[in-house]
Amino acid sequence: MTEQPRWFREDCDEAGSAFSLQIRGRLHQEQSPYQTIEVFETTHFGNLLVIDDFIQLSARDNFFYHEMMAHPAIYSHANPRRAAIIGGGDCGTLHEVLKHPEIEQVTQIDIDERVTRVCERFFPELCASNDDPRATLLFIDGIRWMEEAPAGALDIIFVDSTDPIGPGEVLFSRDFYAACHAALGEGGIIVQQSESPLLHMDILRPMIEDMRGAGFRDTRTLCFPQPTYPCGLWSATMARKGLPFDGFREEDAAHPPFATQYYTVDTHRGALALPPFVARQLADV
Ligand code: SPD
Repeated sequence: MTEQPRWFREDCDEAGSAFSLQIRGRLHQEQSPYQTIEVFETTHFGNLLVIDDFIQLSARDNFFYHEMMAHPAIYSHANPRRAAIIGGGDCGTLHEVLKHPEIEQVTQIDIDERVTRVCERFFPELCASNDDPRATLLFIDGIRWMEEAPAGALDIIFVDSTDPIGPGEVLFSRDFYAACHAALGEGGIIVQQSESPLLHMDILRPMIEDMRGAGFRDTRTLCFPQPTYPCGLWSATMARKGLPFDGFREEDAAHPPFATQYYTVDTHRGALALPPFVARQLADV
């Protein structure tokens, strides 16, 4: 008798859709103090990290998201040296950020140590830079850490959160953005994963309003593919303290001292060139 294919399925209730990946089996499941963490072995996308039933990353396609979380913000800052990552426990963003030699220190604060420990085991490629002397990994409340950070201490803040439900919800709030604003120096940049511009305008618009309400004068949303997330189109939103955005360091971005799989000067420019259906909906925020 032939064996029936087995599937992991993520339901997206707000879009009346679902996305499935064929799996060989579940490699890991645990309930941490904060969330349910699972890892599946897929047939074609490598290992798959799922938190509270939502796909966080696959080994095969996480480069879209992690490169677009890291490189546009770094190349948009004139002199990025001090960074913090809030969330990001899988360490994929950290791995990209540390590819930049100009980054002198990165503190990653994720409340759930178990995510990092599970990823060290099942996604060692994402955790390959965790021992970099420039990196500090803390497993505490990122909001409190940000509130207590010295004023002006950071150049870039990466908010690599889950969806805004569960522990990730507070990372989409005006109070949190105000703490980030205070912790950034002049010209400092925050970049936040901002869900799907096709499905989640009800999250994206208030998020931008909250960033502006927290003191950030200028924001830029980047659109890029993320095949294993709902509908496959995703976004990250950058906000800058003080002066408005003024392009990015294109000469440096054209010659990165590392290889990329998605990020180039052109994909950076393309991500900033919002499709009309997105631009129209963000025009008045
Ligand atoms: N719908 C899932 C959105 C998850 C965004 N964060 C993923 C974390 C990868 N480092």
